[in-house]
Amino acid sequence: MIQWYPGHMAKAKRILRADLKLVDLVIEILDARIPGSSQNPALDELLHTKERIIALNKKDLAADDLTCLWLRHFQQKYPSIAVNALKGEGISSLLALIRQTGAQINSRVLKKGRKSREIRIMIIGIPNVGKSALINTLTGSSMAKTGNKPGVTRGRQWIGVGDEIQLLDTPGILWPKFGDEDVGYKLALTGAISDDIFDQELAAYKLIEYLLNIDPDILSRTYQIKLVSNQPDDILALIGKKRGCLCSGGRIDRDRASKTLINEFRKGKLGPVTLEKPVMEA
Ligand SMILES: Nc1nc2c(ncn2[C@@H]2O[C@H](COP(=O)(O)OP(=O)(O)OP(=O)(O)O)[C@@H](O)[C@H]2O)c(=O)[nH]1
Ligand SMILES: [Mg+2]
Repeated sequence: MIQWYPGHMAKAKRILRADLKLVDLVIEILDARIPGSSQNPALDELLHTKERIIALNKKDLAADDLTCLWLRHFQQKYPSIAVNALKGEGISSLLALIRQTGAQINSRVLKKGRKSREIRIMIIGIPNVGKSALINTLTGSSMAKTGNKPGVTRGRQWIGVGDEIQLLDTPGILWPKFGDEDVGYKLALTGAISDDIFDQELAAYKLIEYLLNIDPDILSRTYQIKLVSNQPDDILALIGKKRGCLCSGGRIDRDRASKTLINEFRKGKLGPVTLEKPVMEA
């Protein structure tokens, strides 16, 4: 079980509560590979009735058919869209959604006899999900610092899109306890939790289990291996051998093999993979 709660996360939550009072709209970014596990269970209570748009980011790394299913699931409650913050896919549709919601908010403001104003939007989501990258793509700049590890954005920062939209970049937030141990592993595997906080070998076994459940071909195709056993430790050994992760004496270096598998999964070398399906309402 992955246990963790660094102090700065508690602080981030406190700040989030205060910042919510300043914004008209929240864009909740989820990881398209784990849309359920990347959604903060405390958010409904925190956001309450605040206008919300859901963006499933990293769609390039997720399976298209499952992204469609997830979108249908979220669209029952919120305007939702799949995006690739790096390549800009889905961004013009997201901007259209933002403007539409902004126009509704402003028409309410005008009715109250006040002047229409810029729309203030907070971007929230787990660490490393692509909040800052999305802001850069929306603004066509590189004002928000991004990086391929969790915890890159430490402070909050307002960034404008023209004179009609103000975006608030925020540090990623995780919650203190994962009720389901798979949620913790999925967050670790996709890069939301620092690599030095969890056991890479256990996480690699979990990843192998998930992949076997989705489609055993993913592993046999990527690593050109024959799956004679469905034991994750046997399969990790085959992967390690293929990738030359050996200790002196010829034993498999399981630590290196685990890191290799996890990194290749994160980079999309195993092809687009979504680790979970929505629970379909009847
Ligand atoms: N493949 C892919 N990578 C992405 C996408 N969006 C962001 N990334 C990468 O994901 C990593 C994290 O991006 P950031 O924008 O720094 O993430 P963040 O949510 O701001 O992270 P924190 O500030 O640490 O909370 C970077 O290496 C980005 O290049 C995407 O749509 N596809
Ligand atoms: Mg950031």
